Amino acid sequence: MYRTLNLRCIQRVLRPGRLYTTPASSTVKVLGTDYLTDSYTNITPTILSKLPLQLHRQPAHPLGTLRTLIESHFPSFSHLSSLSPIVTPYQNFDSLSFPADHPGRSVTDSYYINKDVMLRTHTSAHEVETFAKGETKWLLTADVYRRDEIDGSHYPVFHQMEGAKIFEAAPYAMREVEEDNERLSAHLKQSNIVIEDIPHLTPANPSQPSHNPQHSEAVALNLKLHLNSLLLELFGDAAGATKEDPLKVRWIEAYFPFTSPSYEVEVFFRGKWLEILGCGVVLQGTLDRANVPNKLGWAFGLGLERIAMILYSIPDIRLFWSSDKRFLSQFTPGRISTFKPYSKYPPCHKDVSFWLPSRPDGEAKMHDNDFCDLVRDVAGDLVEDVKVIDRFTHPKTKRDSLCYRINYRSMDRSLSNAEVNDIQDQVVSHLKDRFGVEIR
Ligand code: FA5
Ligand code: MG
Repeated sequence: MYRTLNLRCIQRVLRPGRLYTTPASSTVKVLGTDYLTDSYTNITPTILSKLPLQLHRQPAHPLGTLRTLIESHFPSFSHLSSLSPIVTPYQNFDSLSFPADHPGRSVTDSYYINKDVMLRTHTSAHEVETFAKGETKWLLTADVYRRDEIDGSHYPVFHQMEGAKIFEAAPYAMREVEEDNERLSAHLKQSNIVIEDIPHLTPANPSQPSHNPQHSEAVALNLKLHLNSLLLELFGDAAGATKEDPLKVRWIEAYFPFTSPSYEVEVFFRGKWLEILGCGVVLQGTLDRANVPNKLGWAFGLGLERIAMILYSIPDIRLFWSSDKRFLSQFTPGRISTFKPYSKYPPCHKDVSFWLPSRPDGEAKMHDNDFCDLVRDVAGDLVEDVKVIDRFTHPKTKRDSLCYRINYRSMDRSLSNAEVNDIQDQVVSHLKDRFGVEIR
């Protein structure tokens, strides 16, 4: 069942946007429900196996501890963490004003169960329904799914926490915002944190047409103060920041279809800047769709793995999915501790070079994410990273040649050469079957 599902879906991702006739009776079971498959279906067995795991709800797991730690920083907010990852493209994109041609909608970037149902790619997918329930201050933690490259900091499933706060858009509520801002500013003054700020509003990062710019500015400041205070609590103490060696945080102008103004936050840690969240003033269209048009507020979405890798010194994103006792037994609920690697096993890389079949002009070719999904399905977590090391088009035949390097390494044991060769043979054979490639 999975095999045929995969075969069809890979044929389809070769030609995104073109509809194929598939047997009407094909279904796929996702979290206990049968769904019809169609030309959009590209969910893989590897992805299906992750859906029930809910790492962010396991109390001793680093992601579970990080969730409760952040929740306790926002004690007056509602805390949600059990929403199904199965959403509609309307929830994930349209309800957030994504344009019809946004690349995130494509089958090369997102996992679809079928044309009408997909796996959420971000926790913002639940903004409209959560505001519509009447929630005005909330945190929502969840697993999110994206087709992506393979390396030490990218995994096709990761976890985000969405946070939002909305106020009455009347002058009375602005007093509430200003009081909150004074309280938070006083707290931050006493801390070991250096913040590279930027103007709240600029011509390139404007307030929304229906907003009073002063109100928008006060709300943006409120968002920044809440997040700086969270970052200080997470990194300031746990990472041992001092007056001499303070934590550095920088705010950057950003763009999201569902916020304006918008920002990203990066933290300087162990010698590099790391993007940990995106945020902004909620687009009025989102609040209108949620039937709370007279509100004004902010939202953020932060990446839990990125933060946990820093706090726990976890070197590879695959480790979060390990069921090895040597990993899991190191953690206790509610406590950040430094991960002690239980030895690094040797890597083994294999290259595969091939010609893609020639295609009529305008037809999509194999996407790097298609290749990564295929390798992930064959090799599971034994694959550490995948890189394109050569790519060219033959000047006469116009055929594309590709060479990928797959780096295999287990986190738990040494791999034998025979085992790696066997996996590589399977990768090559699937590549031939599904994409019709000619090995060079
Ligand atoms: C978003 O997903 C927006 N929904 C965030 C947002 C929410 C903006 C509310 C405005 C208002 P982005 O794609 O940048 O944005 O992802 C947010 C964070 O998730 C990133 O900063 C990063 O910390 C984390 N993240 C993104 N991609 C990955 C990945 N492949 N692996 C691990 N973490 C990731
Ligand atoms: Mg980003």
